[in-house]
Amino acid sequence: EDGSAAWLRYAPVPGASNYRSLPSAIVALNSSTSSPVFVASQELQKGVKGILGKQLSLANGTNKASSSIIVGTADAYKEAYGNFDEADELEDDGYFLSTKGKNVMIIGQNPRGALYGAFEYLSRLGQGKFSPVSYVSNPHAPIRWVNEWNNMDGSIERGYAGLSFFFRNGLVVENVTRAAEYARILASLGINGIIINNVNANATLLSTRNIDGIGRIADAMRPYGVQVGISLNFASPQTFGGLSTFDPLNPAVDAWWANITDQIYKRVPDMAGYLVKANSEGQPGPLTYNRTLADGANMFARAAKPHRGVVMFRAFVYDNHINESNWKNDRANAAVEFFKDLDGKFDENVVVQIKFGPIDFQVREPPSPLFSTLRNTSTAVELQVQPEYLGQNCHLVYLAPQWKEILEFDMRADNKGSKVKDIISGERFKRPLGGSAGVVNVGTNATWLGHHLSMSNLYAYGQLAWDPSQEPDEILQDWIRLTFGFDRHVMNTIVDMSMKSWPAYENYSGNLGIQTLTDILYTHFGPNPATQDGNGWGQWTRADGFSVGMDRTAKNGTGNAGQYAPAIAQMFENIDTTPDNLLLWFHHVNYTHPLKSGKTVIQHFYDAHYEGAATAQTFVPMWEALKGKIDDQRFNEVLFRQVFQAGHSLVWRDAISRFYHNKSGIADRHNRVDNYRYRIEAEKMTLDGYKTYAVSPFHTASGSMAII
Ligand code: BDP
Repeated sequence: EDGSAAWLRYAPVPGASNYRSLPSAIVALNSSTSSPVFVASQELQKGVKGILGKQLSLANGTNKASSSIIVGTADAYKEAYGNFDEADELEDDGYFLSTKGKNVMIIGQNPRGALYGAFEYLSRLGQGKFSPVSYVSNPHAPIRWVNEWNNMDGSIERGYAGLSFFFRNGLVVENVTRAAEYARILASLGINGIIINNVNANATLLSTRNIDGIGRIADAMRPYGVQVGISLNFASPQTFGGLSTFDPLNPAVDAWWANITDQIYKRVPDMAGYLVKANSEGQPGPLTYNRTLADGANMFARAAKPHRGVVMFRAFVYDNHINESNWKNDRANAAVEFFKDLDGKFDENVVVQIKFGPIDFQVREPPSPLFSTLRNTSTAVELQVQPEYLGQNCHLVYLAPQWKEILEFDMRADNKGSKVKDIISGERFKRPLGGSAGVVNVGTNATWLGHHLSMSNLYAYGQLAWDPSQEPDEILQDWIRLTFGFDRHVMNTIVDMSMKSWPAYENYSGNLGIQTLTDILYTHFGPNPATQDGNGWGQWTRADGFSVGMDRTAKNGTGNAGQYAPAIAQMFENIDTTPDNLLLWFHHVNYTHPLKSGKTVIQHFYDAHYEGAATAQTFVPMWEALKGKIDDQRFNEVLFRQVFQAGHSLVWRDAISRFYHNKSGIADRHNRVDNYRYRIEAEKMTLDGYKTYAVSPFHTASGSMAII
């Protein structure tokens, strides 16, 4: 198995012969081949055949066999058979699933709801969950999108699984088969929208030929209920349209966007909408003309409104040339500073898309304070399914526990319950829109993400977007049954490794809220703590010979803690009530500062790095013990990654420990740093055909030396 089937393998289930009460036919209450209802009937046929070995017939029209699987919308059901009691309980995209009684009923509020119900039914069968059920399931939020940072040349920004299957050589590809396959995977999670191109957008996507190409992709994804949207480059009217300006308040610019939007919607009448990154990391935006970010967002909103399009406007706006010498400066403050005065000024079809933390997908961040700042604006959380700063799918890092912490975090707006999950759903502040956007960056690699085990992240992302009340370990178990089958040893091993993986990665990368400590300037991969400070990017640690951490208090620091609602602000402002895992995010302390655990900061650094790397070592034998219980291809490909992770975790451990040992001059109580009794340094051996070279940065190799 090469992983391309993801969790939709429809593998035979042990004990399936006990499941007798299966209907013999499928009745699809819509036979148009482009309808998700038709796709649902095909999927049911294929799934039941695979899982239970039974060939179901597809009934013509609405005539039921003595017992059938009926799939369709609530309206179609009522039209065909009269009453449908649960209709009132269904919300947009929701479904009713009943396996009680002689028929199986899969009834969606709309066509894609019916498809979601069919996938849910197949997921239950595929996991051997045969007991009769009857329930309505509605999504937590209307926007459940993925973002794909694909470039027009076919590369993928921060993509770790091959090339784009949307674009090549500046054009949309002709063959959109894989786009349809991806849409199928997304639909199985209830994901209803996709942005197909990079947030650092290229205006040539708006050429007539490429608009037709967007149409091709949309046609391929539509049967799965996945609506396509695109990222826009703010300067397009000038750089692509030939106007002299891209000022959002210039009527010619406004007209240009209205016109191009009409053209796109003519080809893609159900386009989801736009995603905009403006005035961030060198991207153009309204600030160039002294217009506000709301002026910019509303320009797109006006153009999209007649087509019922949504504008996702990113809150990831900051200056990447900030002056480090001023201790009041803080990139973490940027989003609230840019957006707080704009609350209520965005058009109704604008959603502000907020990265989960104030900086940038680090291994540990508090939730962005913007979630509780915007009360009259719809918001969505942006999560990274492909872990850019967390090992780039060369390491196993199961992210659902991290997302869950953010979603469940109570922001205490107005001192009332204000969990992030209830803010983004629109419930807390009574907003019409909201939800989540996951940056996935799948590519042409058969595994979709580059690592078989990382697919649990995509699965969990979709599950939490639909229903954030679910528990990460339970989501994981479902995924394992569908992906690897029912062997208990396989189940226990993958659960154990996955649930340990985020804490382990945090342990061997950046602790106590200091951030991930990767190379910040280019790769965002591998240890390079020296790059955190001394540049304008603002991911500072302020590490010197005695102390470390960002002072974000009001008293002596950047005041960032004060951006939270009072109860939360107070907790972070005070060093005693700040949890240890965010200590260095909010406070600047001596290396000898005692933690709640009683250890000093520096000793915690050492211990955590040794513990984390030790945990990563155990993943290899744990996985090796599964030989023969998993097909060889996936077994070997995962093993390759685990071995890499085990080795790389040692590089991390040593580099970070050495860096802070060197900076602080404080010895490790256990005398481990740079003290390897059994290690033979390569450069000390007799070298035949190799030569030594001094590595940079020095801390990534013991004694600063490597051989090539
Ligand atoms: C950073 C990525 C960069 C993205 C940027 C963004 O390194 O490639 O363009 O985020 O989200 O983390 O806009």
